[in-house]
Amino acid sequence: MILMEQTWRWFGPNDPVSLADVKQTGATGIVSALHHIPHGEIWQADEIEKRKMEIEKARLTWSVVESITVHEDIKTRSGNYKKYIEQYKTSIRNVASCGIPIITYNFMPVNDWTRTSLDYEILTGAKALYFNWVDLAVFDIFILKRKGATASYNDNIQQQAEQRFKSYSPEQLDSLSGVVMFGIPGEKRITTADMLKKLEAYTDIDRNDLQENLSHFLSEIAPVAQECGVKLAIHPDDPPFPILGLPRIVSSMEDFNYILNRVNNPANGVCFCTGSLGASSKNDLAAMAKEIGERIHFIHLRNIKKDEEGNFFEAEHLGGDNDMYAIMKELLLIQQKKGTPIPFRPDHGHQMLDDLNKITNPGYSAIGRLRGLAELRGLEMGILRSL
Ligand code: DNO
Repeated sequence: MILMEQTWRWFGPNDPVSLADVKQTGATGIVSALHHIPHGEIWQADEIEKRKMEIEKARLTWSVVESITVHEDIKTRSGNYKKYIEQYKTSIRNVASCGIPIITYNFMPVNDWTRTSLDYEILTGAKALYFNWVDLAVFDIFILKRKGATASYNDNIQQQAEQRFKSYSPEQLDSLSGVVMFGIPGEKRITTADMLKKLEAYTDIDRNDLQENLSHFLSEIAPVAQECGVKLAIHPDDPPFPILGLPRIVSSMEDFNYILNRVNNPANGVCFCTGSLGASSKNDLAAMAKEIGERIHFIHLRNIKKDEEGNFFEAEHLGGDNDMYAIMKELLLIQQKKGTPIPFRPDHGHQMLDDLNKITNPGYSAIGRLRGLAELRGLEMGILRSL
């Protein structure tokens, strides 16, 4: 019986959770990225090697690159996209030459994951990340003032947003804005003006266009990845439905079928993120895992709890709406078939206990994730022993 590889996301030398801390969690693999390299620029081999040495000095292995961000020009297939695709290929080759076997990326227009609160207090007193439609509408309609924003929300949300906007203090509005536009720790923050400009680039890009742009990108990079032995893992949209008027193309089984069949190369695979996919009630995660099978190259395990309006918070890893037992079982069956360990990481965790007294990267505090890792590991062993 083969266990999955336990990994841990580490944001690099500025991460408040050190590699020595990670070593104590029992995780063996590190998931990391060179966040200081601007989007689109080449990851040079010596920079990758430097990070790798640092990780290995702590007796850990750099197992997965998450992420090499895809430049907006590639997603919109405009401007310098040809140059950026070539540079992406070079980065893939350089990652391969340093012996890191998996690269995660996403194709979400403009923003990476989007939430409206980073410190939503759950019943235990711990804090979780939260997505609320009314708050998103407050940001979109009244702060960002995106053209056509109102039409993106139903009457009920619009009315609530108007009232909530009036009740929020300038500080609260500012904080909401910072949360919605929060990117990746250590990367450049954007302003509402930047955001409007970035959104504008998608005015004439619909779902089909975006799918074409992704297909083009994949048809260019998948053969390179295959040739140098790297597996690509596309991360789903988070949340998995259209927001801010943008198209979404990595949210459902239909989307994955399109991506995997359109560029039918074994290097073209998926980062199976249960937290992202689970925020849509249309997704049956265990069935999806089964269907994607060995094209799952990397796994993020996390849970979420939705309400009737589609708002959701990040629940305990084994709690929430995702049936983690069924999902884990399916993943373990794939894993046994595959014969080599598939890396997984506890994705996000609550801010709890001592985490609450520290400044941590949202979703990435030590204790909350450690709890998730420990629970998932127990679940994994229990299932494996009973298979
Ligand atoms: C959030 C993460 C994402 C993910 C990227 C992959 O916590 O799961 O930011 O790293 O979307 O490209």
